[in-house]
Amino acid sequence: MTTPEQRRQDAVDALAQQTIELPSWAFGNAGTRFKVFPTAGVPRDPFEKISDAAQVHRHTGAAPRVSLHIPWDLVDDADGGMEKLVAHAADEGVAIGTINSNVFQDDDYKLGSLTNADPAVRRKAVQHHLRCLDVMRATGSKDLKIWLPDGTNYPGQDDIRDRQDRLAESLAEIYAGLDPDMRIVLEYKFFEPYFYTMDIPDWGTSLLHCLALGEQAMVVLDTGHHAPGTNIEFIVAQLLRAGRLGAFDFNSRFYGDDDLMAGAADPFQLFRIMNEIVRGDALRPDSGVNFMLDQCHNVEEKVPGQIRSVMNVQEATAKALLVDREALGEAQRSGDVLAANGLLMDAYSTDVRPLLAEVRESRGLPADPYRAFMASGYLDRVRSERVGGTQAGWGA
Ligand code: LRH
Ligand code: MN
Ligand code: MN
Repeated sequence: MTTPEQRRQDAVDALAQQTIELPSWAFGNAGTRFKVFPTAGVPRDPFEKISDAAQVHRHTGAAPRVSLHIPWDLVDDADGGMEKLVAHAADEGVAIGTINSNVFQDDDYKLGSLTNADPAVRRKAVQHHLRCLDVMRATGSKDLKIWLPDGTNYPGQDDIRDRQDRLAESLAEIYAGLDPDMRIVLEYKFFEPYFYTMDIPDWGTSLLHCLALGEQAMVVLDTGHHAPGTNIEFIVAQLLRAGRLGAFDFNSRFYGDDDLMAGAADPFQLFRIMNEIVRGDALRPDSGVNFMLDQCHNVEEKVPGQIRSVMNVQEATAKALLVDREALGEAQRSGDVLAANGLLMDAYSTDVRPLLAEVRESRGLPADPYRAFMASGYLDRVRSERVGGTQAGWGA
């Protein structure tokens, strides 16, 4: 029997080790197709994005990696641009994490990238991914994240099965370029930018391609990429069973792919997801599951928005860690529905903020990273320093 005190201590230990990767694109201006509201002081290049991300790590101690999007964050410089970015990250106390390939902003890809009927376009898209692998060699990154924007808008527009065959071939070419310690993490999304079919719309399609590719291919679950009402924690449990959950893109949604702050719209869902993670022993740093944010901040400040999201993920995790799993197992096996549900809700209803403050303070971090950052003067400083040049938009 574990005591509440033991559970609390185990939670403290696990929380001290938890890390959450940040997306470089969260620090630039973002908006909707109607309007992008500019925010003073946002980064003008990948170096400034990394400096902002480092602020999140400095205040939370939980965000030591920054994910890059290529070509948005490509520093093309004859004498080692990406190496300079790596050195800058190290100076700021963070490292480069996942590399995301971008095949959604090029005219050639109107009818598809890795699935395009034209072999020359497919070649170009495969080459872009192989170039991303070179970027990974320069940055020390181990994960290539592929989110495929390909799909069709009209029934009959293209042959669904031919597109799958072309996708499998293109992915196999990219997979053959991996080093032994690299992985492809393959993201799915049920709609957008196309609306009739997406070529990787769901976790089943992603998983089938990963299984065909080999052990270095894993599924990415972006919490915003499901139909309303989807039971995401079930997908988490299933992918963990199959040993193929590679990474998360955390964000919140109300309607579409809203990319709001993680844990803002539905903190209970985030708890249920983290509960499956803890149940599946996938929180360990060596579990192979990379926890990442994938959000944009349209109307709020970006660095504190990221800090708030990291704190939200930590709160959901802390609650999941406090579940009395022995009592829960007993209640489940004996068919005591209400007791089992009650045990889960007890953990969810716990105010874990004092526990997290304690974890932070014991590591020399501010008890409230959000307040500490707001009081640091950083935003005023970048607003006055970052004048001239072009502000980074969503992406570039
Ligand atoms: C697609 C997506 C994917 C991209 C990111 C910018 O909607 O979630 O992960 O790389 O947004
Ligand atoms: Mn995503
Ligand atoms: Mn998305």
